[in-house]
Amino acid sequence: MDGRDWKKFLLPYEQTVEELKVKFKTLRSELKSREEYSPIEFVTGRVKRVSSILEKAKRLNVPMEQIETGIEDIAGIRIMCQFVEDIGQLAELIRARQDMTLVYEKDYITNKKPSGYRSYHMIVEYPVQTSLGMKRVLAEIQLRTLAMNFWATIEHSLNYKYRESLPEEVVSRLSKAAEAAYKLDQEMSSIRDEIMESQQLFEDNSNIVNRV
Ligand code: 0O2
Repeated sequence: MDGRDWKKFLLPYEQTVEELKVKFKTLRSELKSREEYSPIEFVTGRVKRVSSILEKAKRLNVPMEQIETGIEDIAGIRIMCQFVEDIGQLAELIRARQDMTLVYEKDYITNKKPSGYRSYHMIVEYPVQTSLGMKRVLAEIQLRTLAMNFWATIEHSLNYKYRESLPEEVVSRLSKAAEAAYKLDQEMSSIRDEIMESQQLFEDNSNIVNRV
């Protein structure tokens, strides 16, 4: 495929990422208005870079004709949560949706990756309406806490910088940092009720201030 072919190939993925971002941002504001708490803190999304698609296809031995089914994260959505408990609640909401079909889930929270990576991945099939008709596109939705995201973002940029041959010292520090992030999540969960109560109080107070 040349540059123009790739551009056309990626169009439905770009549309999918844009639509899913809007849908999950809307879900956040709807839950906030309805229930005053949303398991969604913020949402991001990206279409995988062509070089990254080619690298992954090579690594997984996926022939070019099977890229649409063989690479599941060309369209990627990332949803950040405050607490680990929010992830289970959010996964339930995603499973119940009728505008996408769950294909399968990968629990890298219970089973962390050797790197120390933790997140909950849901692969969904999303029917996107294009000018050429409906197309079913695979998308990967990653659910993470803020602490998991902090760790993954740093680790990803270090890997990019060192081109996946991180010095042993850095690998070991990252592994320690992953455990610290895990402990932070556990600690935050244990004081979750108190935090939620104070957030509620803060919101009530600012509503009063706004009314004055
Ligand atoms: P990009 O294009 O840079 O955004 P694999 O990809 O084979 O290692 P697996 O199980 O296929 O692992 O993972 P999956 O579900 O396809 O998810 C790949 C994406 O998960 C990665 O995208 C990251 O966003 C995230 N991820 C997986 N493992 C790690 C890890 O060890 N560290 C970090 N920081 N992120 C990870 P890419 O490849 O980075 O895509």
